[in-house]
Amino acid sequence: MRILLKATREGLGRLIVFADYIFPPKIIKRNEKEQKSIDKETKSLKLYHIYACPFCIKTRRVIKRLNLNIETRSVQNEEFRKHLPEVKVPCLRIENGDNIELMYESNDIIAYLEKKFN
Ligand SMILES: N[C@@H](CCC(=O)N[C@@H](CS)C(=O)NCC(=O)O)C(=O)O
Repeated sequence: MRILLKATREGLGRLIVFADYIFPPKIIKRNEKEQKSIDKETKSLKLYHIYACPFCIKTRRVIKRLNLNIETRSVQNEEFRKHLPEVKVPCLRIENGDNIELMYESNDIIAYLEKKFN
């Protein structure tokens, strides 16, 4: 039963990945100077995710639309999984000097990115 549920979830996730591929978001274009400045800022951000997780797809879609170069780290990789005290994805890691914030909840991550980079 658990395997069936997992397979259904994985299948649905793949379907959403496919729909996202077929209907890509409209990507914001910036001039070279602006984009470089934003690329510098986004170096301090990392997105922990799972490829076929619907909440992660939704978040990655906004990242793509906002044309943000944010490193993605799959928690299916044991090494990256160990970085998180609570393995719930998506999770945005925000480095601010020595201070590191882990932001969970796709809607919060999206609101944060839209406010900062839209
Ligand atoms: N309300 C959360 C839901 C996130 C969620 O349920 N993520 C699932 C994957 S789809 C998760 O991290 N599950 C824990 C795990 O797979 O170990 C959000 O919008 O970000």
